[in-house]
Amino acid sequence: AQAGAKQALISLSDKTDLANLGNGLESLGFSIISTGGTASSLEAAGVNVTKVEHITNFPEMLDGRVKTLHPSIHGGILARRDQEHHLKALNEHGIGTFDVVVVNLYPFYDKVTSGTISFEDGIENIDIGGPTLIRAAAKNHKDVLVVVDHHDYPSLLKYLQEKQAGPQFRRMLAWKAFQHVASYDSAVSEWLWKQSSGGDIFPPSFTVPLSMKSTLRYGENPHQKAAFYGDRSLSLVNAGGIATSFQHHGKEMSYNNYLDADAAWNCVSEFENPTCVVVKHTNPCGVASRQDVLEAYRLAVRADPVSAFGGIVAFNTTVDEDLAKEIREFRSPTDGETRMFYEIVVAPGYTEKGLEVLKGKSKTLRILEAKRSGKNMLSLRQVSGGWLAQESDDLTPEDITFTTGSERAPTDSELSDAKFAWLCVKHVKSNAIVIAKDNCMLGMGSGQPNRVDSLRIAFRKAGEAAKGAALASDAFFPFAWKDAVEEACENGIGTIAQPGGSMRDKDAVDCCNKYGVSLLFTGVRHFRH
Ligand code: 93A
Repeated sequence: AQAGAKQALISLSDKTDLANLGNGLESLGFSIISTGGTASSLEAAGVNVTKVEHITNFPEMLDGRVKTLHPSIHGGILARRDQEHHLKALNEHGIGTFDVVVVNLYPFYDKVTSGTISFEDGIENIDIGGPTLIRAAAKNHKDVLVVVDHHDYPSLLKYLQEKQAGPQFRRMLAWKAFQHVASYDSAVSEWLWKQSSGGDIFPPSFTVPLSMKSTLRYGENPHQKAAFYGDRSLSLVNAGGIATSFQHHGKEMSYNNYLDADAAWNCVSEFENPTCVVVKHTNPCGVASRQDVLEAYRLAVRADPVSAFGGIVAFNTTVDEDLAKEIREFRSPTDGETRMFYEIVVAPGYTEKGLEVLKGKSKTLRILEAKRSGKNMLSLRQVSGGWLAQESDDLTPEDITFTTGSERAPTDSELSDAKFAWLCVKHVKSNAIVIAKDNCMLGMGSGQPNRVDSLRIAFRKAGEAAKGAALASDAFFPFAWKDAVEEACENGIGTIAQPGGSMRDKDAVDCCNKYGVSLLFTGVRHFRH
């Protein structure tokens, strides 16, 4: 290198905007040093470039595993410019300093999530030299500008042009550099855990790379600041779900919107037949499955029109023009006049017309497209000072046996009602009671500290329709069991499904026998706290 020449080291797997960067640096008087592929791309873009080998006097070796790992490179990055003996050492060895280091890493994450990739290929995609360059440059950010994101190229060039002073920009780049490497390493470590743990989804410890932050207007309440972080590592376990949804239209998502949309989407993802779920404050207040999804939508709203107003509507089928019009026009069953208002519509897809119609409903309506929430998810929740981790609750009525506890066995349609109610009750906050009939939720009671109150709320909502319907209880009734069962029987319920396992099971059986109600034990419970 010429004495006093400014040098930039560029080594990129993702070569987006490389030509602009190269030309920009060159016109600012930088000599550019690059690894093989990057050098070829720069040459093709007409930028003068020196290959790393010319600096190291060493060929890239071991199939590229060792390219930049050399004192002539790392000395030029790490030397302190304010230490005479550092500069003297560089001089003695003929090493020039680097003022700019631009690196992005082997696309490990994309490779290992792209489907079938062998263990060996996974290993080869672990970048060693790149993170070393990034860490060295970030450590010495006082004198070296380190860039890991092509979105930062324009501000880098602007900074160099304007010869701005002050450490903030440099520190910001260094922060981002370490974040980049940390997130990369945690993806590698999580992948290795999956390759070695035989399916155990709980690593002994893990770093969550909170990679995609977006600031939210506020949290649960306007006086709380909040942000959303898309978590890449958890999507290594399973892509899909609300965090990876795409927003087509509407006001920005709020903190509560994420929670509610998540609840609605997880619930509707459970059903195979065309289904509509309406959620309010994380609880499904209407659920209906019908071959005709328009009918499913109307029924789901009618289940509790007061709660549905301002709620989240989720479908497990594509929203076409007809459905979109129904969503747009449907008038609240409460007064038969007011058009229903929703915060969010979420579906796996929209036809072009369907999307157009929905966009016309209101400027603010958030329209989300999401991939089905998957099974075997790692679910994380926070408590003060720590985290709780558990597997997602993946049990469906198909996975369990409904054992008849009463004298009267359920009819086929009663059993099917009980299974539908059981699938719904899993998504309702405990203490949860769901009353359902003919693939439609008629009433639900949620979140009450005692089960009898939840039951009364559910019956109040279901009204006369509860007669002959099925009731699901997410857990057994420990003390007031008999009273609650008696109340359900008196209200004309046809079938009750509940986990069983209470010392009072016998009372329940006797009571159901007295009323001729069929009682089903599921053997499992569905607490949702
Ligand atoms: O194989 S490495 O771990 N060993 C190295 O010495 C090294 N130096 C840079 N990977 C290394 N890199 C990576 O090569 C960079 O992080 C960058 O992603 C990539 C660019 O290679 P090329 O310029 O040949 O396309």
